[in-house]
Amino acid sequence: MDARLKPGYHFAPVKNWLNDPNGMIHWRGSYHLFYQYGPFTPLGGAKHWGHAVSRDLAHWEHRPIALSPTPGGPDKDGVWSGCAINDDGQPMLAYTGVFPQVQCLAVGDETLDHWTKYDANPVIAGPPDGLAVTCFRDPCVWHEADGWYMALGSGFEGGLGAVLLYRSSDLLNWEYLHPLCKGELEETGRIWECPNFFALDGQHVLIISPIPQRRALYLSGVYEDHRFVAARWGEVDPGGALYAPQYMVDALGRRLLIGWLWEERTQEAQVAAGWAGVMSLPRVLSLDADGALCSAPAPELDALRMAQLCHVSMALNDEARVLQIGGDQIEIHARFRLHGAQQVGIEVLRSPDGAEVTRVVYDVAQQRLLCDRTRASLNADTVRDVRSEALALGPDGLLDLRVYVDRSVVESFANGRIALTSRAYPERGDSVGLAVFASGGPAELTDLAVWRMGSCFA
Ligand code: DQQ
Repeated sequence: MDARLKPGYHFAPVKNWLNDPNGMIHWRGSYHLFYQYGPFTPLGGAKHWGHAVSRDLAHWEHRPIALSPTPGGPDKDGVWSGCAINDDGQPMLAYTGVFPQVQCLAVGDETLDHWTKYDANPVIAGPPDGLAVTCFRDPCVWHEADGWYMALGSGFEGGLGAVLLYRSSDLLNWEYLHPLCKGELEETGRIWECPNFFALDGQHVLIISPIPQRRALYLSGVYEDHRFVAARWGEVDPGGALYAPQYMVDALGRRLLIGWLWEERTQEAQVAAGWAGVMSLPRVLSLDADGALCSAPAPELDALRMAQLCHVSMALNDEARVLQIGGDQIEIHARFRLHGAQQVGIEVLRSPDGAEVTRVVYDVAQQRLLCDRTRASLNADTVRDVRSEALALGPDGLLDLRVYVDRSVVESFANGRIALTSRAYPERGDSVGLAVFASGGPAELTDLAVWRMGSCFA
């Protein structure tokens, strides 16, 4: 296995394949993360549910596989995505069995290590009669005063994406109600995978992962009479790598989100590496007054900091400064005040001659944060583009930028509002340099702190 580009503080199994986070739950004081796992090949294969547990949301411990396909059962070809349920102290998992796509349940013990599939699976044996759908999967279950509700990712034959809503009094018998939400725009996709539906800051949020767009979207709006009417929508993290995120509520009432960061290199490279797919860092979600979804890194991540490599301030006058420090497993926290600069930012994973470099740039004219990977790797078989997200600075001109560099992950957060996560695969062993810059005018770097980060495995 080639671990050179394997992240060290982003969760991933030891080897082979990971995709969607599943069954996330804060249970008896610990955070549990289940995930789509291909234990035999870095190309995927039939999906199992891997399992990990964390006491502090920063360090993770691998647990045994939670769910495997049962030969001859409704999940014989794979245990696909789903959620965890706390049924009055009884842990349950709801998931999709394939093929065909049907909904199943499993009951757990206190440790969440051992799961027994419900004898009478599937609990929902297929889409409602007369409804021609293109997908029927990824249950998201919650409780309301009058019973249990389940949202299922779907899409109408020849039409657009949708989430179907079911109700049950006992989690076993489910009645189809109607679509919780129907897509209205081609841009929001034809098939909606992995719905997450929850209340947040006085509104409701629906997160979906649409095909063919293959980027996680959110819709925020009003939930009334068991129908969700979206007032706005946007992208969860437009960096190009994050898909199929899942949320959980913790004991503090926070909505925490983790997404799958897929690979942006060839299958041949994944096979050669022996692993594929990692989780994003956990983010704390909020909605601003306009209903825009905001993401900030969970403060618990500070526990991963090891040595502090620098803590300085400096004026930048239309110049770039290569720092004497660097690394490929670091956190950078930079506060810029713009005084006429047209661009400011940080260069990471930089070779001494600059031939390889990933640039995280704030562009004043565009009012956007960019992740520029056009020179991220000398390897032309990796994605090398520019991804960006809108970010208006306040009248104080302050940019508070946190960049988590972890081998092939560059995960950026700005002003407690936006997240931009991309993959970068430098070829050269010395592509570990760090530079800061301002161009088109002066800027002040009021605070620059860099830490070497430890492993997320205790
Ligand atoms: N991945 C799962 C599906 C889901 C898709 C299969 C999203 O349940 O729709 O691994 O990445």
